[in-house]
Amino acid sequence: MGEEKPLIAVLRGEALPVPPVWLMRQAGRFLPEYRELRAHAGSFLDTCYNPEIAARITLQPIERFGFDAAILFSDILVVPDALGQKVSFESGHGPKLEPIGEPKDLERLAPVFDADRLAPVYETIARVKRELPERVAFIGFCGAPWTVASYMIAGEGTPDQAPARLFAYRHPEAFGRLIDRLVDASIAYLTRQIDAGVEALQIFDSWAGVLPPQEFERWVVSPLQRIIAELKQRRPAVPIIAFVRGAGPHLPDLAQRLGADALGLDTFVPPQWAAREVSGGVALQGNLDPLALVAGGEALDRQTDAILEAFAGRPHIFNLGHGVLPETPLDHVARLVDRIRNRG
Ligand code: 1CP
Repeated sequence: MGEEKPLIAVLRGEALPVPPVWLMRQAGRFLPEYRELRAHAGSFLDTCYNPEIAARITLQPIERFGFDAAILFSDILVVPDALGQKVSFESGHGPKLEPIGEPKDLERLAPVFDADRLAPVYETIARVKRELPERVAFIGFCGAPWTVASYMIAGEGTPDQAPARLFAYRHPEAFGRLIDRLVDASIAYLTRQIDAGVEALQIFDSWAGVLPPQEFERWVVSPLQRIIAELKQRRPAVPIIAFVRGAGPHLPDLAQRLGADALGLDTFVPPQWAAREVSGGVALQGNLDPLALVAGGEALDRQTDAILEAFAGRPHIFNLGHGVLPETPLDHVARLVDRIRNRG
């Protein structure tokens, strides 16, 4: 039996002298080898549902940079697709879904999520698993119910998810039913990902930060608690990272109440504050500004060092505060990984 993978050790609560590192959105557009494969692979969703190609894309950033974790190449919007909502991705414009404008539009969705509809994703996982280097951990993921619902309602990306916030104020009961369906779907989907071979999970609540406190409690905290509690019942050995973007002052409370093994920190959380205020029982992941990685040089080194120092001595996974930007120079990423691993 080999040594435990660094990412898994940290998620179990160990503090390592050199933190494991991976980047959100590492399997994607900033890599020339990704753009090359995509150019021949049809639409974005076709790519997500092509196990051979999706597995190769998942492994690309590992081969190039030697990260400590691979994240499944897929998207959070495969769940609405599996629920029968029409989803497409237009290049350069992000996702397009048939919007849900009023409660009766929810009747267009499948009454229950059929996890078998995402069979190609599990096949991708099985393929990656066979090829992954021994010390690299494999992360599966889904979007959190609030974030996925916000795209289902608006039908596209928006600056502040106003359509979903309005829908939830006007039709709280119908919105609650959509959230419940997404809670059930997330549990079923993540369980299948685990059974196919992922070793850790990340749940992306990218739009949590637009909600005022009572809405945050109802649409972010409670659904995440339900998903995590059920997965801990079903598959207790698999650690869970919750990336609740914009959670800010809620983080100490989330550390106590979500049941997650780690919290992802976005770019705007002060590392010193988080290290002090978030209880030591959960690992912290983050939180370099993706733009500092674009800039490189002094700005990148300084911020990297400040993050490493703030989290020294506690369980920490080095990551960005949000996804890697398409214009990120490859040599800046190599420089970052080198600095994390070879400091001092
Ligand atoms: O090639 C292309 O043109 C498509 C670009 C792309 C890629 C590479 C999209 C469309 N999704 C992805 C992959 C993806 N998405 C991964 C793969 C694994 C990885 O490397 O991390 C993951 C984890 C996601 C998750 C995701 N999709 C989130 C949560 C994380 C985040 O960035 O906040 C969200 C919000 C989405 C929706 C989505 N999918 C794609 C785009 C451009 C967007 C954002 C839409 C918007 O709000 O503008």
